[in-house]
Amino acid sequence: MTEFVPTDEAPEVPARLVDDFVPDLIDVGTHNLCPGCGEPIAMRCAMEAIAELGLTQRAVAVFGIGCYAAFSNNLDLEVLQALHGRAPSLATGVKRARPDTIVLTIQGDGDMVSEGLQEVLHTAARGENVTCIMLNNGVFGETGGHMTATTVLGQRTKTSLDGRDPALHGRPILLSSLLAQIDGAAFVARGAVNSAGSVARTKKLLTRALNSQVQGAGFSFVEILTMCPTGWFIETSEAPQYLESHLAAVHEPGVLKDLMAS
Ligand SMILES: Cc1ncc(C[n+]2csc(CCOP(=O)(O)OP(=O)(O)O)c2C)c(N)n1
Ligand code: SF4
Ligand SMILES: [Mg+2]
Repeated sequence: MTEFVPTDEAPEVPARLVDDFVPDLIDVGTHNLCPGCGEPIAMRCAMEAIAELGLTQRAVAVFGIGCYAAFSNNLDLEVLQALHGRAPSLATGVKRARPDTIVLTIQGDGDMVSEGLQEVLHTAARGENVTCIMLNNGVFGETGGHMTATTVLGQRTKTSLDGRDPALHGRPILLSSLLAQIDGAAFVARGAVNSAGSVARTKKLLTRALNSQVQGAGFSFVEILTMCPTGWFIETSEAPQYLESHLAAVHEPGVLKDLMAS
């Protein structure tokens, strides 16, 4: 029988703050996300990319709904909260009303692919000059770790504790691959945050995507694979390797499309 870590009670050993470093554009160093969660790392990459490109005063972040929304109250940026899956449409409205802004969405796989797939597809097809960012952990993390449309075969979730079974649950949607085929998409890439190297590469992808928006190239998209040890029901320390062997083996990191490079 598959072993899993119960998450219905607090762990015996409480979380320890590793450092009191506060990244650029994140107002406070603490957040209420789980120890070992990949989302704060992804948020830091995005905020550092904005700050380093000098876009802070022009940036508007449109949030989906998921654990990452914990950051919507402590970013030193203009922030809007969208309904589930609707962030790309709200971002479209902001950008059309204020073309001088740099507009990004922060969404999860549950929000973007399970609940709002048509929104991001149409936004890409219209070639809207916005940047959508999807934090992909393959689960509805905030509501308890249920399977989403991106959960890979064999991945453990609350609704597939023995792993996603294609006969029972169907197969994952590889959103970046889909978006790369859409004409209005100018830049599509997938990164991860499970190692120092992948974090550095992800920050470069975010920088490239935001730069493509500055150039007016059209729709840009960065998917970031993030650890969710709580929703995967595994030990925190195992999550980076689990991401590598399960999620990254299917949702392969890399640049899928870059019109500015061609
Ligand atoms: C219309 C609607 N359906 C469901 C929910 C419950 N809900 C809130 S957050 C969430 C999970 C979002 O998952 P994801 O976007 O993958 O973010 P994560 O928590 O994994 O970072 C769900 C299902 C809701 N708030 N509204
Ligand atoms: S449930 Fe998962 S995504 Fe949510 S804070 Fe915890 S580790 Fe992060
Ligand atoms: Mg998720």
